[in-house]
This record gives sequence, C-alpha cells and structure tokens, in this order.
Amino acid sequence: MADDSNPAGGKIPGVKPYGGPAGGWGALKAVAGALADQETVVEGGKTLMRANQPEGFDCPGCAWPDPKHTSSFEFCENGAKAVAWEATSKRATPEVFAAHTVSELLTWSDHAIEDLGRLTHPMAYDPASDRYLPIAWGEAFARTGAALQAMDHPNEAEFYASGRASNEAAFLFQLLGRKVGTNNFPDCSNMCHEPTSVGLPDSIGMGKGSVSLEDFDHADLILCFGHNPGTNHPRMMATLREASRRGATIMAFNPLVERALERFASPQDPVEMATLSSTPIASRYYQVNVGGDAAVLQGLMKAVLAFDRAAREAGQPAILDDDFIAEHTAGFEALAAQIDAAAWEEIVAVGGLSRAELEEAAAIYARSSAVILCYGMGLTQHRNSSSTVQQLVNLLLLRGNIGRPGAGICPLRGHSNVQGDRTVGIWEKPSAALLDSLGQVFGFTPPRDHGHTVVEAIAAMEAGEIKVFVGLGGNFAVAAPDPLRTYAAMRKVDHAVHIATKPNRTHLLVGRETILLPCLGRTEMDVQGGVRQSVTVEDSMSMVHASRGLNPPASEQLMSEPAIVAGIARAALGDEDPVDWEGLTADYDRIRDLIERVFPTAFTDYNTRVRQPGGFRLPLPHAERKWNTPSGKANFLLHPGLDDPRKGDASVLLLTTLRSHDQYNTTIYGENDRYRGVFGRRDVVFVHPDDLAERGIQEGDRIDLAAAFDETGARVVRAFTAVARKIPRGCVAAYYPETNALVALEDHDRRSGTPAYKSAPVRLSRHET
Ligand SMILES: Nc1nc2c(c(=O)[nH]1)N[C@H]1C(S)=C(S)[C@@H](COP(=O)(O)OP(=O)(O)OC[C@H]3O[C@@H](n4cnc5c(=O)[nH]c(N)nc54)[C@H](O)[C@@H]3O)O[C@H]1N2
Ligand SMILES: Nc1nc2c(c(=O)[nH]1)N[C@H]1C(S)=C(S)[C@@H](COP(=O)(O)OP(=O)(O)OC[C@H]3O[C@@H](n4cnc5c(=O)[nH]c(N)nc54)[C@H](O)[C@@H]3O)O[C@H]1N2
Ligand SMILES: [Mo]
Repeated sequence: MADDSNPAGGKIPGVKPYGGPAGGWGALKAVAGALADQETVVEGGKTLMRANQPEGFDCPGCAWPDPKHTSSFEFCENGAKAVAWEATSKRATPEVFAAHTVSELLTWSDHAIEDLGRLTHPMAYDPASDRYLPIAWGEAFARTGAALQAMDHPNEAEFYASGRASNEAAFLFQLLGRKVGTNNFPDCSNMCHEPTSVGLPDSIGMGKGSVSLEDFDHADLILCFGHNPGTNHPRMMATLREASRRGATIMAFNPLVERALERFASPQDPVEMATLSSTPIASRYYQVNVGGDAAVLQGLMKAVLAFDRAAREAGQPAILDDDFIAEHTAGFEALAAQIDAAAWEEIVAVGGLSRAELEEAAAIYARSSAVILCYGMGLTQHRNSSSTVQQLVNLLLLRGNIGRPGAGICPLRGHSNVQGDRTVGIWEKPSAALLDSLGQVFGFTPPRDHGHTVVEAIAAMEAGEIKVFVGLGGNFAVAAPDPLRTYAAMRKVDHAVHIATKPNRTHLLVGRETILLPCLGRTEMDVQGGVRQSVTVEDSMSMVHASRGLNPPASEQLMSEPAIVAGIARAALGDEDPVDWEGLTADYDRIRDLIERVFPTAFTDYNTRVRQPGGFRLPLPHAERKWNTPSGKANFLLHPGLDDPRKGDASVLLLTTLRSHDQYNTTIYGENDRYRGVFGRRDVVFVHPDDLAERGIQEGDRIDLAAAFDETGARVVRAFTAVARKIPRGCVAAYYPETNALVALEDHDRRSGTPAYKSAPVRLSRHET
C-alpha cells in the first residue's frame, strides 16, 4: 500500500506531509475553528447537537443515513462546517450590497462572495448603478410572474434545482414548472449521480441503491470505487471503521491515496483520541488510472470467470452463483463472451492495475460471501459512466450480491436531499406514470416533451432560446463545466431569479433583470400560521424522515422555500389557478397529502409514517430481488468499449477535478486540504514525478494547464504550482471549481449528460510570465 503521499513535503509553501490518520483531534480542532470563524450565532454547539435528531434538523452536509435516526449526534466535521456556514452571524444586507458594485464583487474569490453572509432582503439588480438594491417581496414575485407570462413558449424557461431543497419545496417547484408548461428541470443530479439514475434502471429496475445501513454490519467485503468519505461523507467513516474492526475487508480503487481510506481515528472513541491511535480502513488500495474503472471491472470479472472455470474443472464448488444467475438474471452468456474477448493487455493499459493486482482483488471477491460496492464521483463523471455503473452491477450479479443481507450496490449521493428531489418529480425526463398522476390529481395536462439537462440548458441559453431562469438553490454557472461559455450563456437570460441563502458568483452573472430571493436554511425555524413546520428529506438509502430547524431566521424578511415557490406560482399562474398555493404553504401536511396522492404507493400514510422516529423507507423492489425491468430480470449489460479521451496522444494527461477537505461543492470554506497536506492555497496540481521530469518541470514550478483538444486555445488555467504525488502516470488532479475551465461542455457521459469532470484531457507546460 502506498503510504508516502507527499514525497516533496516541505519544499513548497503551504504543502507539507500529513502524517496522521483522518478524523482525530485535527477534525475536532477544525470544528471549533469553523464555528469561531463564522461567529456562529445561537450557541453553535447546541445547534450542532440537534443535527440528525428526531426533533432536530437533517444535516445539510451529505446524504449518508443515520443509524436509526435516534442515536446521539454523530460527530462530523463536514456537517459542523455546513451548519456553521449557514448559522453564521455575517449578513449580506442591502447596505453591504450598496457598498460594492456587481463588477467589483465579480473580482472577489468564491469564498469571499459567500462569506458576505446570509442574504437578508429580496434584492434586484439595478443596471444603472451596477448594484443590487432591495425590492419588496410582492414586487419580486410580480416581476418574475410577468416574465414567465411574457414568454412565447413555456420551454423558454429553465427551472434549476440544487439538492438541498426539501421534498415539499421540490414538489411545489416541479408543479410550478409543469403548470407553466415545461419539463425543463436541469438539476444538480445532472452533474452528479445521473449515471446512477440512468444506468441502474436498465440493470436492476431502479435508479437507487439497494443496501441499507444494517447491511454494512453483515458484509464481509466492501469495495470503494472513486469516493473520498473522510472528506465528503465523514459519517460513513464510523460505518467503515466498525466494519474494519469486525474483520470485514475493505478495498479501495482510487488514483489518489486518500488518507481516510487508509486509516481513521474516530473523534467519538475516547481510546483512539487519548492514545492517538487509529483504525486501518482499506486493507487493499488499488491506484486505478483516472477513467480506468471500466477496464478494471472487466479485469475483475475476467479473473472471476477464470477462477470459476478452474474450480469447476477441479471438481470444486463453482464461484458463480448459478442458481441466482438462472433464476434472476438475463444476458450472462453475452457478458461472458464480451469479457472473454477482452484482452488483458488493454485492460491493464487502460485500467492501470497489473493483472496480478486484478487477480488478487478478484480472488478476495470470489472468497467473500456478502459484498457491498460503494461508489462516488470518481466513477460517475466520465464519458461512459452510465455503462460503467452497469459494470459494477455485473460484478455483483456474478455472485448474487444484490438483494440479500450484507450485499448490494451503494451509490453515495451528494446533496442531502438530491435523491428525494428526484423522487418527488424534479426530473427533466418524467415517466408517463408521473405525468398521468399529476394530471389527475391537479386536473391539468402536464407537458409531455422531455426537458433539458444542465448541459442542454446551457446550450439553449447560449443559443438565446431561454428567457427565464429560476434557481432553487445552488450555484449553477460555477458548478457547470466550461465557464467561458456557461457564464456568457447565463448573462443572455432576460430574467433570472435565484432562491438562495447566500450570494454566489452565479448571482453576479446578471442579465437584463436578476432577482435574489432570500430563504430560510435547514437550521432555521420555519413557522407558518403560527405553527412550527417540518419538512422531509430522503437519504442515500431511501429513508424518508422529518427535519425541523431550531434557530431564529437570519432575517425577519426571509421566507421558506415552499412559500417562495408558491409566491412565484401565484404570480405566474394568476388568481384563477385552482391550486391553493397559499393554503399549502400555511401547513406543509397539506403538501405531503398531495405528494401521497400523486405517489400513493411510495408515500402511503406519509404524514403518519414520517412522524415515527426514524421515518420510513421507500419501497425498493430490487432490494428484495424483484426486478422492475421489461424482462423482469436483472440484466447483465455490455460495455460499449473502453474510451480513450487522449485520442491516442500520449503527451495528453487526464485531469480529474476534486473537492478539497475545506469546501462544499462551490462553497469554499477555507483553503486547507488537510489530509492531502495542502494548506492556505488551492492553486496546485498533483502530478506523477516522472510526468514532471519528462517535461523538464521541477516540483514547485509554476505550470499552465490547457484543454487538449480545444481549437480556441482559450481554455487554459495559468500559474498553478506543480506538486509531485503518487498518482498513476498520465493522470493529474486539481481542485474544482478552479479548473472547470478545462472541462468542455461537449465532454459528458453519452447517455446521462453528466459532464466528464473527472477525465478532462489536458496538456501541461511551464508557466511563462
Ligand atoms: N465536505 C464535503 N462533503 C460533500 C461535498 C463537498 O463538496 N464537501 N459534496 C457533496 C456532493 S454534491 C457529492 S456528489 C459528494 C461527492 O463525494 P465524492 O464522490 O467523494 O467526490 P470527489 O471529491 O469529487 O471525488 C471522489 C474521489 O474520486 C477519486 N477519483 C478521481 N478520479 C477517479 C477515477 O477516474 N476513478 C476512481 N476510481 N476514482 C477517481 C478522487 O481521487 C476522490 O478521492 O460529496 C457530498 N459531500
Ligand atoms: N469540476 C467539477 N465540477 C463539478 C463537480 C466536480 O466534481 N468537479 N461536482 C458536481 C456535483 S457532484 C454537483 S452536485 C454540483 C453542485 O452544484 P450546486 O448544487 O448548484 O452547487 P452548490 O455549490 O452546492 O450550491 C451552493 C449554493 O447553494 C445555496 N444554498 C445553500 N444552502 C441553501 C438552501 O438551504 N436553500 C437554498 N435555496 N439555497 C442554498 C447558496 O447560495 C450556495 O452559494 O457541482 C458539480 N460540478
Ligand atoms: Mo453531487
């Protein structure tokens, strides 16, 4: 296992080796720092203790589930930072906006813009003064309503959603969009786990994971492909740590050696904290090539098939689960033929793992009786990701590792309610069943044409086809690829309205008319008609539960997301619209009753069941081996062929763009990436020492990265610092969103449209001043 993750430590300012485990005292210190830095109001610590409690709020940090939702708060640095960032005492008041033009704010860093603090008033952009000025709520709604009514066609609107919105807000949002007459719902999923939503249904009948948290107690092997839980799902570390202590094997497939996948000290374990000890996590660490996972999966399956044949010939028990394959699956013969035909040479070259390594991992898989396969963005953000997700399933199906205790597939969702938003209808490609049901319950004819994904929305905006953009949270333009085109496209929209907690760069890419509507965050009390309301969210494992904020709102002017969506709806649809938007906002039980009517099977007795401690689990047929596919079976699916984003040019490197430990997507809390040994800066590129030497570049030198196949020559990021790392040859890594300029809009998963943020072909050269 590679351990020395920072060979050059000490020589470069802000880059030094990180020797400790993930977690531990460093994590506790970081929490204290985050709370102090944000001058967190209302007893920051007390707020934290109410996260993920039955009577508290759902942590906005990630979508990892809670053990039964009743245990004591699980310590999590990521969650603490998210809470501190939202519960800050800093305010972006009208006075603050009066002091800075939008042109000036655009020169600020992403960190500085959001660090202005919480939005306090509805604000409208004033082109004459180049400033945001306060506006009354009624006027804001009226202008947005008028803009939506003035369109020539409903498809001239985009309704973007980020994944923090509650089920209630998201349900009203999709109803608003469809009543306006469009399915243009680009959402953050389109940049995230869309290959899961597109790939899994063909394989196993549903675009969601199959495991529950309890399954981790029964697995004897856990495979981790392309995710970094120490930073992005810290509460998962408690689960992995337990599994490791219990003796389960954990294998990581990742081009970078991530510290938390090596060893972890639980801040909740008094012994580990007192003795500075830690628990080893992955016992096998495989440094796959960037974009090499499909090849690795082929290699693993090739070895498993070979072991199976050898076992049968030797008269030993088969490795494949023959009964499962016969009863529950289709397509095995074709898959076996494809795998047989795949050449080891290509598998090794593309995947970056030797045949011996692949056989070793496959042998462990073949010996294990219950296997869970977890994966994240390292797997989903490539050109063939929907198919690669299906290869993950193939590997599991070979030994019946889906739909029984301790086994299954576990996509790690990002935003805390990104899965729920999709469940309640935020989807640009809605099923006919959803539209039929909506039409029946609400007595209207929903649009049937499919709408835009994020990438398609940007293209339409660029082409001048979009007049209105409504953003329910998020930072659309900064999260998207190719700022050169995306920022310009954003400015072409006539009327943009952003529902947000804090200002960000997308809000500054103003068009003719741009409005900011400040909303309550998760941590805040939402009182409607004198009654404290709860909202509901769905975690990564399909558990739906209630969330209720406790802090006083950041400003008296704030409205809840459901109330804002209802306000826009009333203004856009007019008084004659029969939906009782005002009544729904006054009591969220009524919104849930409507969700239940539209989705009677999934949300039976919604209001009753969500009041039970821990909430309830949505039906997951595939977890019970009921396959909702046309064949009624789980399908082995073929891979269309390994990809070569370098187009045969060996001088091209593949760039993967990552999150640091101190950011939440486009929200940059600070400039440290503790576990990777980077402090006070983000302008670094991790490169293999030999790739540097080959180009005559020394570690610590300034370098430029240029998009490899860009005819304009404009897609360059300049003056980054080269840091040598143990990363496979030909692969480089740098932070998102600073390097999004290198990701071309056209480079996305062919089937789901998810941008290939994790395999951008680039060239690296010395920076010339
Ligand atoms: N603190 C914090 N928590 C978060 C977020 C955050 O930004 N900050 N974001 C949230 C969101 S929206 C999401 S989607 C999740 C994201 O969580 P993750 O999926 O963990 O996201 P990333 O950090 O982008 O990258 C994951 C890992 O993939 C590896 N990787 C890169 N390229 C490849 C590859 O080609 N193959 C393989 N096998 N691995 C590769 C990287 O080295 C990295 O360790 O986290 C959520 N939680
Ligand atoms: N290069 C590269 N690009 C990527 C990725 C990558 O790995 N590499 N990852 C992609 C992924 S996985 C994702 S999910 C997207 C993320 O894309 P988004 O979800 O659009 O981005 P966020 O950074 O999460 O959004 C931050 C903003 O959300 C607003 N906000 C925060 N809390 C709330 C709230 O409670 N309500 C409302 N209304 N607004 C709120 C604040 O204004 C804040 O500025 O980025 C994608 N982009
Ligand atoms: Mo995400």
